[in-house]
Amino acid sequence: MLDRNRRGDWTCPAAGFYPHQWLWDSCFVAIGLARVDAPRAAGELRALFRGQWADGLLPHMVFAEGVRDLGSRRIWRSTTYPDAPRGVHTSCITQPPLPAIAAWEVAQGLGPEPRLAFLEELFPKLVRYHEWLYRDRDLRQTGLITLIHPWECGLDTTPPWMRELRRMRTPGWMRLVLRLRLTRLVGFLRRDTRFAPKAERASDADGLRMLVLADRASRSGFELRRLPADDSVQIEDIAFNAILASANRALAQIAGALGRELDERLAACARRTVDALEQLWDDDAGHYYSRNTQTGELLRMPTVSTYLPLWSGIPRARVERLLEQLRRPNTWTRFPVPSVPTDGPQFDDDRYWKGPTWANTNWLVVRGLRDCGESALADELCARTLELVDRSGFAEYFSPLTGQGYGAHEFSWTAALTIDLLEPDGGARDSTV
Ligand code: 2M8
Repeated sequence: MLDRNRRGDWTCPAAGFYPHQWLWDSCFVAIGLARVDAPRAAGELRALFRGQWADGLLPHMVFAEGVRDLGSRRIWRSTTYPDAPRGVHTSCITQPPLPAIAAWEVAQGLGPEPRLAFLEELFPKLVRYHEWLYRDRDLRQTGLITLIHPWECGLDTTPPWMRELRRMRTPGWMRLVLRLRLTRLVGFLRRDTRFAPKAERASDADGLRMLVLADRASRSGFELRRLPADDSVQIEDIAFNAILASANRALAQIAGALGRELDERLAACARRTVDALEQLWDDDAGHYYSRNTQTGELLRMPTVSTYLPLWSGIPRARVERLLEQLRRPNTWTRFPVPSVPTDGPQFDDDRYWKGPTWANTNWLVVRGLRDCGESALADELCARTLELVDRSGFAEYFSPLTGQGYGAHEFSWTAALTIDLLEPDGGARDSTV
């Protein structure tokens, strides 16, 4: 299946449905491929970096040549920016910072010589990406990165982000479209509903708001420092920042393998991130939440993101509280971990990021559990994830209640992470990362 989704050096998430290269998809694909074909996995990451901008930004999408799809390339028009690469079209925002993690994983699969050459090649690019994050997206130097669009967090329609988007000023034309239910018009603009039933996808309202937000951000060149305070959405996303904390550790390991040290400024930023995760902790609820950067308000809606700091080196007391939450029946379902707890008002077992269980977030939780020494629970989650795939194939996402597969049905990261989870140390080649 991964061969069918292969497009030269890189792998698309799902043929037709998602025809381009996505940042975190390619990282998950590389992590799985590293177990069986490390040179190909290395190529997957190299291909991702062909989209890197001169200022260090690693965009969340690199567009495939010759694929006709209405709209998406036009939202970005990357080639109008001096820092964007020539000869390839990209988006102008990023996605969860998994590349350093994936590079370290891929390196483990390569022989000693190609390993060092690969790490030498990627290290400066990874450093530039992390530096960009701290320079352009942590303007107050808090250690927490601010995202400017839900597409950056990867859990696109996750309830806390959608609630913030609903607070935005809505243009008149959009109110009209929604009031008159001009869904045929919206359907024409959408690509996903050609491949999966509407009930499994983002609602038209959420989809339109995301487009409006992208259009508004484009007027400020997608630069956080230029965004108008009252017409933007700025969030310190917990999933993104938790992954960044693990990625910073992977980056330090890569530096160590090359006999180098991280630049002291970057090392200081990395230390701040781990400490700053504490500010996103709500002790009453026992959850980590994302935070509105402008108002400082925690977005108190539990999602699977709350478990990602398990892999970020958080204090043991926090781990204990998270384990309590994880074992509750609204979360430890027949097929955990649902993207939204099953008793939440937003829960919908087949709709995209509003309830289904996803292989990539499960993989991240498995990694976190192993890092915390919780191997029994990690094994259990690993086994249930594999059971999902066994029953329903390499679906994009699954019902946490019945295990039925939804969305795309030949989805690359589900297949790739299955390869990793099938290994005896399932989901943790090197639990020290
Ligand atoms: C979904 O997001 C893209 C936009 O980036 C989309 O809806 O078209 C998300 O699930 C995201 O996490 C994922 O990387 C992407 C491709 O699989 O699809």
